[in-house]
Amino acid sequence: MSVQTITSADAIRTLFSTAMSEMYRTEVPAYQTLVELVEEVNAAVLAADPTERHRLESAGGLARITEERHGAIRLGTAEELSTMRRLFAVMGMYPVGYYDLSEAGVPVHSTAFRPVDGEALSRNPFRVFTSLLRLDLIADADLRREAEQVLAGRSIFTPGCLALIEKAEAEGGLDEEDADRFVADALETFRWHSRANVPLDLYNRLHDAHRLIADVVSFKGPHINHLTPRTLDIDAVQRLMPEKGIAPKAVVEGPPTRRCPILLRQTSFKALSEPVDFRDGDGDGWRSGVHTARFGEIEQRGIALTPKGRALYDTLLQDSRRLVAPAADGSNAAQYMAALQEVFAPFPDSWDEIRRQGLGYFAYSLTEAGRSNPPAPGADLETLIETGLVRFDPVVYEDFLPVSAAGIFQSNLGDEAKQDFTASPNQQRFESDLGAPVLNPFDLYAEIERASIAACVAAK
Ligand code: OOG
Ligand code: NI
Repeated sequence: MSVQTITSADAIRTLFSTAMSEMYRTEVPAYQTLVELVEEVNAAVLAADPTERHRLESAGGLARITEERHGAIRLGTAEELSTMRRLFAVMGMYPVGYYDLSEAGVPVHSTAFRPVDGEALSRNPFRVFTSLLRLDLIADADLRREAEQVLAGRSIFTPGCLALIEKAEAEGGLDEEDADRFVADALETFRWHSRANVPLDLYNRLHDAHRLIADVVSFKGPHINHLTPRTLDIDAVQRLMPEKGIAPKAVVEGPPTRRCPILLRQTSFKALSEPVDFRDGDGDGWRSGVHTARFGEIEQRGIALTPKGRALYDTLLQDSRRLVAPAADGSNAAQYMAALQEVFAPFPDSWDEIRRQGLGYFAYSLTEAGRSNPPAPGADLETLIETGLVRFDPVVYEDFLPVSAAGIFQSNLGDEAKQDFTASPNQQRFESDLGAPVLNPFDLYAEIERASIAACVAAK
């Protein structure tokens, strides 16, 4: 037998994210407009700020900026979730973090599938926010059973995709030809279907229970509902969106504008109403209707915070929302953004101070001087920094924020969608449905920081 060359999981991920982006461009033309706007803004930021350009370049971050995006899907059953975990593993993406959205009135809990080690992240940090519908939070028992039945009858993966997942698991990867087939087959799961899986009256009843239930249950598969490019200046994109004919949501989610960006800031444009054909009761006819699911979003990523930094962020965010609760209709957006800015003043806004106070994770590397005069193994890090042999750069936050995600869900589901569910985080149930524990994001960032320090003082 000839020895096949295995295509790396990183390469498969890049093929997949490129294919996904191409598909979404044709499905949702506003996405293409947004990508172009983000590219313009990023180019302008880098042209105006050579220091930032240089920093990104030497930290290996410049190439990934234009590549970078995340998507989101919503699944209906435990089996779908665990197979999705195996599908993403073929592309080197693993479940990181647990997000309980029930607290925010959305009947799902979620994780993010993403690459985890520094090298894979710098090649392509593509990630997918993946939610599982929680039918257990739906009060109407009959409707719940009907929904379960519909979900049990669908299979969201092609037979070819399932076979290739098994092959990759058995053989430790895929060769080039299989990798191409895998990407094409996997993409099918994420495609939009303009024909619903249910009759219009069931759709309407699901929709009345919660719009999100209708979105998950009524279709053949979990269409990708947005794809989000990363910008270096979200305020500029937010300001310029109306000029391109796109109406952004009223407030940018996450922390305020800062010199040193922390965590994640996000904004989106509202989901579009799209024509859908529904089954016509018992006959084989079709009836036309509409469904609102797919939208656009952009984000700006900052430094990953330590548990201490995150606790400070959570407190300040809560304080600002207590001061001015953002209205669903956006009428007090300016006051909210002003309150946010003011309340966040105590969060230090220089990399030095963030590092000194242990609020964020940093990647350490040798400077040019450090490379020509390598430090002795075990040398003191702080001394190396003071003497200019070692530099530090913020580690990028690769994950999501539950309050922001809730805001994005809600702005897209419509203002009537917020319902009161009893907050009931259930990570254990999620992990048993997933078939694996989720990874702890703090551990992953700490490891990136630790490895970078070790590389500096072990270099010879
Ligand atoms: C996911 C919303 C959350 C984000 O960026 O926080 C999200 C969804 O609407 O399915 O994508
Ligand atoms: Ni998103």
